[in-house]
Amino acid sequence: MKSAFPNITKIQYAGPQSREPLAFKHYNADEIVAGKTMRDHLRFAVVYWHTFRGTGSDPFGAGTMQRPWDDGSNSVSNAQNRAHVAFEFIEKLGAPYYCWHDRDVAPEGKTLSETNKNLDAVAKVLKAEQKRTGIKLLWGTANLFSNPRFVHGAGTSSNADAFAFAAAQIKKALEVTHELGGEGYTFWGGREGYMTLLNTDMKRELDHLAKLLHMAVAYKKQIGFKGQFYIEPKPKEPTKHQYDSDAAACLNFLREFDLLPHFKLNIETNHATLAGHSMQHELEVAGAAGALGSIDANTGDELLGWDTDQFPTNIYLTTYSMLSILKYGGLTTGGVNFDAKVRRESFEPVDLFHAHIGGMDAFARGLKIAAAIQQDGRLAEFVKQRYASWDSGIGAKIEAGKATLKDLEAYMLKKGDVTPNVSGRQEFLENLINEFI
Ligand code: XUL
Ligand code: CO
Repeated sequence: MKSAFPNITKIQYAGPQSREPLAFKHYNADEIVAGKTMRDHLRFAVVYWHTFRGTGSDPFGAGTMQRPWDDGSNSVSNAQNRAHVAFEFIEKLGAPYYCWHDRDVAPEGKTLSETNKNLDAVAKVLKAEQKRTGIKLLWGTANLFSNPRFVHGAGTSSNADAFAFAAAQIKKALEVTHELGGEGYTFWGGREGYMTLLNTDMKRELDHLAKLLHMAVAYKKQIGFKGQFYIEPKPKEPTKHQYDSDAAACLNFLREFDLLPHFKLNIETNHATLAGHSMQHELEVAGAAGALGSIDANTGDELLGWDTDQFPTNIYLTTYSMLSILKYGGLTTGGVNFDAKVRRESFEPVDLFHAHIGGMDAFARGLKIAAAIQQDGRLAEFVKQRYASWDSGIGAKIEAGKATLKDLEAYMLKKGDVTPNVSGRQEFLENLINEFI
């Protein structure tokens, strides 16, 4: 096989003082931070869709990406060749995982059976490359949004045939994920939402979506797939309203339909922004419910209101993300998956390396800073002290469920008023964070 990146050798850790663009300044895979290697904390994954299928097209213009290895055809052999290129890239980068949608890796055929055969033919190459390199599949997923048959959605389509097609696609994608030893499987609700409520039976659509996910849970069991299922929240785009709008909405949906034991959340930064939340907010909502599974690590542009899927380079963002992730015990089945694309103007292959190196370094710094803040202990201690009134006396009684309204009235009648609160000290805490940045 001809090398796709002949001038690039394996990316090495060179340390913070290095000025070499194709080297890590902070991500040192074997370095131990808070008891684990950086590799095991961060579990970086490269996405197939943006990195190997992204063309750079936008609503105003055609693709710009220079991808000399790609013959531009929709053939299986081009897809197989692309798989070799993908693994050359991931291996040189030193990321331990990758993720795909079924349609990123292999082309659709004229019939479902031909499409399934195409996927098998490319999966064979993926499997061989995984074996050759040791790179693993973090999660697979099915693209249930690009094809016009999903114009009204997939699991929530008004057309039962579209639902059936989606089910067939999920079945196959689960089988291939299982065959490739995938550690998880993600459901992002593509077009599961509405453009107008005038034509929408919301109750029926949500019920159908839950049925589809229950079928997936049953099939997972049937084939012995042990990977973790994830739901990925996103509030809008492509629809006006997506049912999986944010972490809280996803958790509520999963609880309402008895799906929560089978799912965790895959939280994406840019989706949090679109929902009007911070990434840390979404991680805390998921973490508090015991459902923090994995992250799609990207960022939006604060001045643009859409899903720009940029690589994360903001150290505050990665620090706050890692603070929450460490707090909830770290990523176990999931990872830091770069659902991010290079800008349309960054069209050379080398830009893919700059982008991923930058994202990995930003998260490595976030991890080191968050671990230092944790080790320092002042932040956690402040929060603990802030709630000290709950550790004994009336607070402990309320928490234990042993207080009634009557008890509390009697308590307050005797005491007279609230003991003055102490300051929230936000500015002090912001300064404390800055000591470590
Ligand atoms: C779309 C998005 C998807 C999911 C996987 O905004 O984030 O790429 O991550 O379907
Ligand atoms: Co995503």
